[in-house]
Amino acid sequence: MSERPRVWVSQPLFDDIVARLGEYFEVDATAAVTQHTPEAANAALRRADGALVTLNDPIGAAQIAGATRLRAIANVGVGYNNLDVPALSAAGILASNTPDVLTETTADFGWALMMATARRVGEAERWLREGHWQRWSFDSLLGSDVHGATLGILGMGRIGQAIARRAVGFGMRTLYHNRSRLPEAVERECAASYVGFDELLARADHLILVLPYSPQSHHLIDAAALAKMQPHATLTNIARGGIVDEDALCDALEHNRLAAAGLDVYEGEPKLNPRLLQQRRVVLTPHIASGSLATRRAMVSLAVDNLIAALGYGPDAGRPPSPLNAPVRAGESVG
Ligand code: 8YV
Repeated sequence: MSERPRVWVSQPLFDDIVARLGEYFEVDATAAVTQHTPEAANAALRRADGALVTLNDPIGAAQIAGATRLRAIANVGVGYNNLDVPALSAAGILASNTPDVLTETTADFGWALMMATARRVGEAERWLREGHWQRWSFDSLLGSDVHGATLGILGMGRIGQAIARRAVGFGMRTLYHNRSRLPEAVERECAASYVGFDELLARADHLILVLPYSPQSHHLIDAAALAKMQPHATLTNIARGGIVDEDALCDALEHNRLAAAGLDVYEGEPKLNPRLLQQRRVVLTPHIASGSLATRRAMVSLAVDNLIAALGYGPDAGRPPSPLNAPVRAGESVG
């Protein structure tokens, strides 16, 4: 009997869903949330034919060196800046991610964070818990309105569009900027107008970031960009931390050049820039935008489907539902 393929599961996920891998593969599971060193990840990947990984797991040349059996990496997440896709493609490894299943949940959270930021929910709760509330007063913790305001969306992919659709119910004017302009029919459905980057910054009352992280978007929101925003505006980031220069953000908040910020993602997460913790008008959450139970389960399930199919098993054998590349392995022919 030939040996079954072996897969590495880099983090504890949902056991009942991951158990599906056991129908086809020997499974090397990881019992506790772990920051694997590049050497440890490499050792695990050298033994594996495929792997299920998360944003905690950078996978690039160092991690796949000498991993001659490795054919598939399934990322649990739509963002895949933890994967060096060109390096995986060059090594004939099929990469996949989990789009769509998290769109609506992530859009819900973008709204939750934007509204909490505009209405100072974090600050108000801290103040109350700290026992400051002696009597009700008319002018305490006044925030800014979301309804009727101008919403700016930077990055108009699936999640950006889902955020825009929600804005219709709030009577907002929605402006967006994206690498490419959307088809007119989609703009109409989202009731969103395309503007240039500078105009988006200048006009948004509430700016939300939903674009992928890449060398091009690194610190896109820097001191110069923040200076173009209105002092009463808020900034919400549910994309990736590295898009915002956090020191420049703290400077802008400290000098009242920006009203407030809501952050779910951080440049060095889970480490936080200590200056952020000092800001009163900042709502901070620990990268939970896709974190409803149903959605996190759907993400793991899709990643498992991707891995099974990419390794040539299951009903979609050879056709993973959401591939990121189409690598050709040495000795294999295309089509
Ligand atoms: C995930 C995310 O929780 O999908 C993404 O890009 O940032 C989050 O929804 C994370 O990627 C898990 O690996």
